[in-house]
Amino acid sequence: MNIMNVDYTTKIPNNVNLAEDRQVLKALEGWHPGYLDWWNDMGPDGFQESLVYLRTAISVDPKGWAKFDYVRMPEYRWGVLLAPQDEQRLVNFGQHKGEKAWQEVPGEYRAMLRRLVVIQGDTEPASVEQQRHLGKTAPSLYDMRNLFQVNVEEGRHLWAMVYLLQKYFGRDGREEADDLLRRRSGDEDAPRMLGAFNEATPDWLSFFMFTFFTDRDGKMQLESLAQSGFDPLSRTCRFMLTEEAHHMFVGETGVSRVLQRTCEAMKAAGIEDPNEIERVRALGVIDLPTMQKKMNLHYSLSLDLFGSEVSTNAANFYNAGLKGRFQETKIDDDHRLTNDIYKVLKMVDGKITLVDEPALTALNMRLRDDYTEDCAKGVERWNKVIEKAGVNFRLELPHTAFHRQIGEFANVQATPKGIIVSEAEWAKVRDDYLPSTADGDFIASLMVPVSEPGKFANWIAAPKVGIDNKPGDFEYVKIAA
Ligand code: BYC
Repeated sequence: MNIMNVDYTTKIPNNVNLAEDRQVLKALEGWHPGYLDWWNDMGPDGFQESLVYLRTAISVDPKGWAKFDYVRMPEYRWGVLLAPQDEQRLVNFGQHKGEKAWQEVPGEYRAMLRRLVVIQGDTEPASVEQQRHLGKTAPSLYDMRNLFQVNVEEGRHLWAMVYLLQKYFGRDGREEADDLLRRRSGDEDAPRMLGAFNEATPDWLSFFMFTFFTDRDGKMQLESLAQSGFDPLSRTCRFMLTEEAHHMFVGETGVSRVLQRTCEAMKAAGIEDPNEIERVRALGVIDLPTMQKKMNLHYSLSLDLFGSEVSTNAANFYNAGLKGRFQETKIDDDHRLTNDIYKVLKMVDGKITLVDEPALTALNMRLRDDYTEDCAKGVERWNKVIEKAGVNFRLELPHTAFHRQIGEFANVQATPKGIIVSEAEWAKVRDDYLPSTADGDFIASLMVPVSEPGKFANWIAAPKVGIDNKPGDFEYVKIAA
């Protein structure tokens, strides 16, 4: 079988020769009906019968891996796709550096590896659950289609992790695969594993911020797992990253279009001061200070996804060769880090201080720093949109200590500038920095559906180009009556 092309003859499209791997095929086929039940219960609400113009992976060749066509989402061909195997690949970091990459799970690391795969897997259905009501308030058919594209691909990413669990972890892998369908975002008894995946995504601005900030955590984590010495995990994550790029595009351009529309409306109405919130809101667009608050919220929630700044788990993952650094093989050092240090922000005597820590235990902080740098570039692109429109306002990422629930700053309150404040002081200023109930109500009031091809809600500008080069009035979703 040609690894580049996907086999569609089995019920589960794949490029891992499932047709000859009967046991795993059987396990996956056994899991499939439960997945479909989950999709029908927890996937996009109200649009399961609609025809959506979606891309489906047909190959893992970077030059042409997808085809576009109208599909009913429950009939989407969720497949198992791994990037091609490199026979020469080695473990590239940690204490096994230089050994041949593992094709089977190393017994001593089984529990650690399973935990990583399960946590990764758990986030995928969680995001679909968080976004399930958004179709009903889509600002256009273009945006609705992008939402559904992201959703079906997160579904495929769940399949990717379930394949690893069922193929490499035997019975406990099968149990974990079932549990991935049992937990629910925000559920009191069986919540999703990581904090940000239990938060609500109440409106489209949240969706765009989520796909910019939280999907970008996904990019960083998948990049680190793509370095893994366990080759099937590496190959799986490499192909997932191909799809992930579009999700971040949806977030970045989504926020850009909101900013553009707000600035245009302000200019047209002759409003120079972005802080004249009520006047801006009266135009039916989202004021820039509220955009900043939404950004503060989603960035800080996403920082929590990197775990504690100092973590023995992270050191163990790295030493074992299971999870590397962002773009590990491009870094010029010994890839063992046993004698290195890394500067970590910590609370020392009530002050935020940079402290030297062993580089191995500081790996979460390092990945988070790489993430912040990547986010900052995107924020600068947003600032260019505002600047170009001639509005005097800049968006800024808040300080790392702001609004944290995990790690060094979980027990303090800090302003976006990084000034530590008392709980009483925080209670007074909270609504200046994070969306208030009134802000949420205002945004919700703008969320009216627009379903005429080529038309957009008043609060968001049209995109520059269509998906798959389609014209502006293309009917991306044929909504079933
Ligand atoms: N919430 O040593 P610590 C994506 C737990 S997103 C709740 O500080 P560690 C996507 C932690 O599990 C990417 N619990 O951290 C995006 C541990 O528990 P145990 C998802 C948390 O382990 C959008 C304890 O606290 N992939 O793909 O070094 C849409 C102490 O942990 C949290 C991954 O995350 C939290 N935020 O690192 C769709 C990659 N943080 O073990 C998809 C795999 C920590 O003591 N996961 N805890 O019971 C990992 O690499 C690591 O598990 C983490 C945490 C980076 C998450």
